[in-house]
Amino acid sequence: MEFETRAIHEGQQPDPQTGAVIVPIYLTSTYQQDAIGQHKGYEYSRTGNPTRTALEEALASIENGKFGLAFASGLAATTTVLSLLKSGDHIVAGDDLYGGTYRLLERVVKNWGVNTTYVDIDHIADFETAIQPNTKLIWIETPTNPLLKIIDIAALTNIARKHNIILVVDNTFASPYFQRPLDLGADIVVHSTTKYLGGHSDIIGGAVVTSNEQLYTELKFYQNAIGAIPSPFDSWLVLRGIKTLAIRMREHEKNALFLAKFLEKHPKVERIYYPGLPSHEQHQLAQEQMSGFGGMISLELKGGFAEVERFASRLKLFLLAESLGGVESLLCYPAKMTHGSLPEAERLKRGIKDNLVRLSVGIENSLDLQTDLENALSSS
Ligand code: P1T
Repeated sequence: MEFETRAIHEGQQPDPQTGAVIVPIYLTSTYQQDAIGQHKGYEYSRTGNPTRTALEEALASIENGKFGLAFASGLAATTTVLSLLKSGDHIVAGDDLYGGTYRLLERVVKNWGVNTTYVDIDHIADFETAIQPNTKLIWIETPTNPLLKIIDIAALTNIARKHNIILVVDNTFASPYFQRPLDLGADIVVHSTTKYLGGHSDIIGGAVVTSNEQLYTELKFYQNAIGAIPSPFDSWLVLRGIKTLAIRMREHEKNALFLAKFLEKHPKVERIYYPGLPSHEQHQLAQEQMSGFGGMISLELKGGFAEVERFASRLKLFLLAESLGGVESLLCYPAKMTHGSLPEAERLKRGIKDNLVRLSVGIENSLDLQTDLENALSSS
């Protein structure tokens, strides 16, 4: 079955009891047992809930994986994956990452005795150089947040396999519709389902998908032991979002490409980052490993922070807000918002400048969005 069909049907058979076409929201914390030690597959909703099971099966299917796990947030998914590590282990991570992931690595995971080395992702060979005898895991995002750089997943798979290291790809920005890292050899895929998978800016959620049974068994244990699970209602909303992921992603991309071409030529724009533009440094690689370029654009404005403030205050459709991947367009200022937890020197070293803004392009009419940007950038 093709992606669109699996997104609508996988794990979502009609309810056997009533015939309900849509998976019910099982608002129950616990389940009656037939006898001590005998139950119908569910004991307690932290361990498992049928609405969450439906979501987990759908997630696994659309990532071309065998096993899915759902979480209360993207960072809950990340924390659970990082629980695979023990004191003394080491992580190699790409240096362009969601600020919250950096904060987790530096201010929480470091306290567990697990250190991270950050690698300039423009040089893939540096990932191998950074590997130490105790390196257990490589963590990347691609496209990255917020600079929309592309990392060669297949090349990194070769490095990870050679050294027997787990490769984790945070696939939030591409969504499984445009990129499936497990097909390229990654061991684990992580998502903030808050974004494209949910798709409507109404939930916080996370996901992990793998085809490795041993990793799944460990992660399933940690999911239950740590307990950062989503509610049945949130699980249901993500499941509903997944049904329309394909058509939403096509619209996000169409609008983003249209606006990126417009912005690239605009005299107020100093630099634009969108993997779908031929001028993007890794456009060729993006074309090879993704089936589309997504809905995120970052740009540097001429005139520095004053111009950013003016631009943000004049936009009417693009709302100034954190997050991304919803049907509505958003504007984010990474230096003070999503990446505000990075020390300034670290942020600037990573290329997140004071004049950088990030757009999450929604699925409104593209001409309305263009007019909004044009008016906000105009001198009058
Ligand atoms: O917010 P949460 O659902 O916990 O997801 C964290 C997360 C993980 N990975 C990536 C690539 C992300 O972008 C995020 C969250 N990002 C934002 C809130 C943002 O505006 O970039």
